[in-house]
Amino acid sequence: MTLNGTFSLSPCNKSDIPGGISLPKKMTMKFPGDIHSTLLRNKCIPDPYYRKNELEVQWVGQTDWQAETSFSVGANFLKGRQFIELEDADTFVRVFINKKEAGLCENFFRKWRFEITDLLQEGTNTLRLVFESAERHACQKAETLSHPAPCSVYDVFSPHRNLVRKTQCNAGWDWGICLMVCGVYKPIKLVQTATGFLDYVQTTTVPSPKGKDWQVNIKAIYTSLRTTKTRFSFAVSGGATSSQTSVASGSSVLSETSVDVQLVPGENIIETTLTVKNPELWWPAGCSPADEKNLVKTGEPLFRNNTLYTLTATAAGSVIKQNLAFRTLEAVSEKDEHGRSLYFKVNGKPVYAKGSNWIPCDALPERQTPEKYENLLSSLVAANQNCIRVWGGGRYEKDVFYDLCDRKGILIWHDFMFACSTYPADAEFLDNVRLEVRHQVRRLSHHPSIALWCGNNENLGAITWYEESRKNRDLYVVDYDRLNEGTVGDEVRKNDPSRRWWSSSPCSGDDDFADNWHSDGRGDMHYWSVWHEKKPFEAYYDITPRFVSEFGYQSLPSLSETKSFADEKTDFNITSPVFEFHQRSPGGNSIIFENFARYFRVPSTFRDMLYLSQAQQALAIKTAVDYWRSLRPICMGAIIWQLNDLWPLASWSSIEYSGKWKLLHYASKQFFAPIGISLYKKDDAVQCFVINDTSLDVAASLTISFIDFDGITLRKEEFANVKAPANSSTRFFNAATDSIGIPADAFFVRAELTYSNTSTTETLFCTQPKKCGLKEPNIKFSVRQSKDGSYKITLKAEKPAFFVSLDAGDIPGVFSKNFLTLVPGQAEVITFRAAKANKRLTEKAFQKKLTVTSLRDIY
Ligand code: BMA
Repeated sequence: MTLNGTFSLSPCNKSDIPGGISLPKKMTMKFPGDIHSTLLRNKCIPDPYYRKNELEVQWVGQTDWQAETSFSVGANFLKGRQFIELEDADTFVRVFINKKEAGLCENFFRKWRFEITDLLQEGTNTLRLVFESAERHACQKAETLSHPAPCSVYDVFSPHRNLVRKTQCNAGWDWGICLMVCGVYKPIKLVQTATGFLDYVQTTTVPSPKGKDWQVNIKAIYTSLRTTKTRFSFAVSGGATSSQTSVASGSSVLSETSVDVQLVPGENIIETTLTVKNPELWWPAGCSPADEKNLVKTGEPLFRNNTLYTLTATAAGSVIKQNLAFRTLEAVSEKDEHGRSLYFKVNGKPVYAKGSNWIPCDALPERQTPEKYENLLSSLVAANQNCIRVWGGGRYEKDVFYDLCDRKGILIWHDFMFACSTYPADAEFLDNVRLEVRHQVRRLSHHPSIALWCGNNENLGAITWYEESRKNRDLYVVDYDRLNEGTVGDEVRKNDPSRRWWSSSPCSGDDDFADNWHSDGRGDMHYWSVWHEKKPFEAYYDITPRFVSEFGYQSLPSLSETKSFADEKTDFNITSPVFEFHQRSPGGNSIIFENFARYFRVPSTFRDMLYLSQAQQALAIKTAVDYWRSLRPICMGAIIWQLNDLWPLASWSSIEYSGKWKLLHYASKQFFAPIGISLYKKDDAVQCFVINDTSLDVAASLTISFIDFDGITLRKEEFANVKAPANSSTRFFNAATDSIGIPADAFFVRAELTYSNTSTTETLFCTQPKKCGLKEPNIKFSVRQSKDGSYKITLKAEKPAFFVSLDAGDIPGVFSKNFLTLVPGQAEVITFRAAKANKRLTEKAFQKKLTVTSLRDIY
């Protein structure tokens, strides 16, 4: 039975409540739920995301809270043995049944099961949960350490976050609010059983050497309470491609088997296999043969969902239903003439990983809703991305996340939850982590979308960040290795030998401790020279990486986003205290401004600064990706830091906290397109490549025009028979800038690739835009509402218009295209789809909200 009734909530010690805060006598909450959201609902705390309210709510995480409820059980339920189970228990949760302690949860990432057979009674019972302040536990732990464990801290932070097993970024980050949340975010269960628990079912799928059949290797893990003979049954069904995110019911059984097992008390491993005839294969987004064929034929990506099967396992009344899919997936890393490669290969196809880093999708757990996951992950795929990195400072995600990645074909680079820090290596800590990793690997390994397990985020480098660890490196290297290889790696190798274990991000490969922030030839790289080292965008050309798992450039939030956290009358200035409070990267706004001055004419209004910062961010990341994609197959991965925000602020994200796409996310749709152009100026030469990530050869034509700022074409190069082989990057044009014979500030380059009646274009400035004599474009646009409720916007410009941005204000929705160049004589028709149907949003109302801005407009 699930205990999701109403609980009464109160602080354990009234003295923890700061003066001036009054709590209602009776306050109730529900589980799953978190205490900050409950206090907000009860108006006991202000909105922590607004202005500087974050500082007003730190006391909540420093307070112990208690939640109590009563529930009733009948005599039947008291047969056999009874247990209480908690998952997503955040973090130190002491459990009392009828005033007696049943157990203490002390790791957010573990599953907890406490026996309560002797505590329960027929009729009414009480459950009391005490949430002990994780911050206090961390400080107490710090007192016990044999040597300090330094970790990264940010403007607003909770100390010693690395000493407790909790979402690390709850303690604040360089894009994250500090909210030491607590609660239980999954249903609390009471379980009655006489036999035991079917805890996990792990599967791997292997193609049979001959023919189209596949073998499913099944490993069930059953915790038995006694010696008994039990039948285990396994069945594969389905092959539904519906939009349902998870297990389809009622579909036909394709294969099944059962085994009778003599169980012994404790953990039992049951292994068996099944064969499935000619199943549909699982593919990363856009990579299936049908998708690629359609794309090459029509130019339109299909983004079809993958076919998922269902594996149903039953034993002694316990049932597990979970996704099953058929694919081979390797994370290949081999020594080669360039160093050491790193790339994903799916069903034998080398896949260029195009994606983003994922952080928890909201700082308030109750707002981490299935809709938010769906919006963010479908936005990722819609921007032609096929990969996501679950970053080590967040959490092992909710089931809905993995189900969506399975369905949408999003490859997951999965860190373990350790980031930017040293960590203790005492027995108590390591034992706690060992059970955490074992649980998470067994819980998740059946998901086809998980491509690689990675030990941590930047902890190898972190040993060089702190005085203590620099002064005593050996000690901290031993700690690092005991945790990372000795515990995490050990559990991964034991529980999921089918997947590559990558010891840290970034790293150059096994037993190689190079500084992969700067060395590029081996493994994965975090390239931060353009942001954290303030180098110009051209510094992206200084490296020849193999796989960039992190790189990023910030933008300021859009106007509608800024209105959600700042007061228009007092805070609408880049250096206002509130606006600076919503910037957590040291000197972040200055770095943005520095490049304003480096590349552009500096805008004078707050609104124009917001626009230019988003255009600049898109340009920065585009500069990197266009070049690294042209380096295929040497470079086979570009994972942008970061996809999303968990509260509203200036950050590296491509999607704002509200879900609004920034210009960067629209640009991603273009620069990550499976068939596209990479046009850039490097080493004083204009170079143009045709990129083809599909497994089909593409026949196309390419035109490269040199156009002045009145829109007059000064020179044109035509390539009628462009052959872009499958999975390739091919250069078709390479001309020294000074051989073009036109001053760099007097023209721009426009490349157009045409294939299958569709075309794509790219634009390039050959010097800083600020030096170019841009003309007033006088953009005109009209809006028509279509029958399906979408809005068709037709744009025309009299002169070339650059970095054209369409903004619908606070209307949630997506444009079919944005961040584009308009040239005279070529109208652009763009569709806007509102996220929600809204009768009051008439054509006129939408036109009123719509703004169109281009670079020249902010002069
Ligand atoms: C890397 C990430 C994050 C951080 C980002 C931006 O270090 O791993 O920790 O937020 O850079 O600074």
